Amino acid sequence: MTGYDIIGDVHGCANELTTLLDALGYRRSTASGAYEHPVRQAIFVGDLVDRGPGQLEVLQTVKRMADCGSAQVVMGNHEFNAIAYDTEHPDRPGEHLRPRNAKNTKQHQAFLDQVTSDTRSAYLEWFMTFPLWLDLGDIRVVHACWHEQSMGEVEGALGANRFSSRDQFVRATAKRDPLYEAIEVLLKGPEIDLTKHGQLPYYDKDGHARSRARVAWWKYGASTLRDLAVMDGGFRTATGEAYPVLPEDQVAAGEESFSYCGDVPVVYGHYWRSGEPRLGVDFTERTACVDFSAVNTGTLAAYRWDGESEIRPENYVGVNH
Ligand SMILES: [Mn+2]
Repeated sequence: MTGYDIIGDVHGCANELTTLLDALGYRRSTASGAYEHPVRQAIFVGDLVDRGPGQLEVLQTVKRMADCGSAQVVMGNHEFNAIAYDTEHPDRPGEHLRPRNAKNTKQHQAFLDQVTSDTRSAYLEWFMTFPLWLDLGDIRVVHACWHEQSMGEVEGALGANRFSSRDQFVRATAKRDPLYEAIEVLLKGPEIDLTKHGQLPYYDKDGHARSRARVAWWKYGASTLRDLAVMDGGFRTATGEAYPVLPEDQVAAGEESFSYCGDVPVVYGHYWRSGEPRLGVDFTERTACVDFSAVNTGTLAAYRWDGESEIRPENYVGVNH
């Protein structure tokens, strides 16, 4: 292999996926039926499923690639949730590890409708084998956040970077278990509780009061509440005014900052970015987000890595730059 093409959250966008693979120089092999590249490997950041119209086709395409070695896949929160939605709780018959309530079912409906019976079971078994992150030496891939402490927790509990038993998976869905917390960070990204820092809750665009904000872990060396809390969602106060700028209070390093300080670049997905890749938000010297909202009028994007130790915006494929 001379390089990796790290592909963002596909979410059932089958046509966009084949267009992107074609643009990256992958061709369908007559022998295996899989998309292959003579010298490169595709790495999927997870969230292959939910929402889009081509659930089954995406899974067929990616699994064929994984089976012949032309791709690897890390687990996204949607694959994790799909397994949990399907798995009955061992101690509570009739209940599932992810509750089958209206909200969770709606979010999962495209997959449930399009991937059925034995085919669904087979793909869910495959999801269980996905690593929760990939350290490829000079490049790292994770769905939402690269965080060494959380990875240490996972390796301690699983003995590896992936699940090897149903019992382990059950533990990973138990709130307040350190394994659950660690997987939340890796697959959904860290959050910070503003009220613990003397700030008021904010109201999101749907009018829901929230005290926790996403943490901008990709900002190298960020250490203040203002730099770390992501507050760009049009948030309001209880009385409807724009939520004020946060103070520059120091946040304890390692405890809540999560700021990535490694020398090796990290490529991740999950965050529903839009438009052109922006320095300091979508990419930094050492981090690159490849989720540009494929299913939501955005673009299925990839980062084409050729061995560089600093992210190069011109190596994005599929998004304008
Ligand atoms: Mn995600």
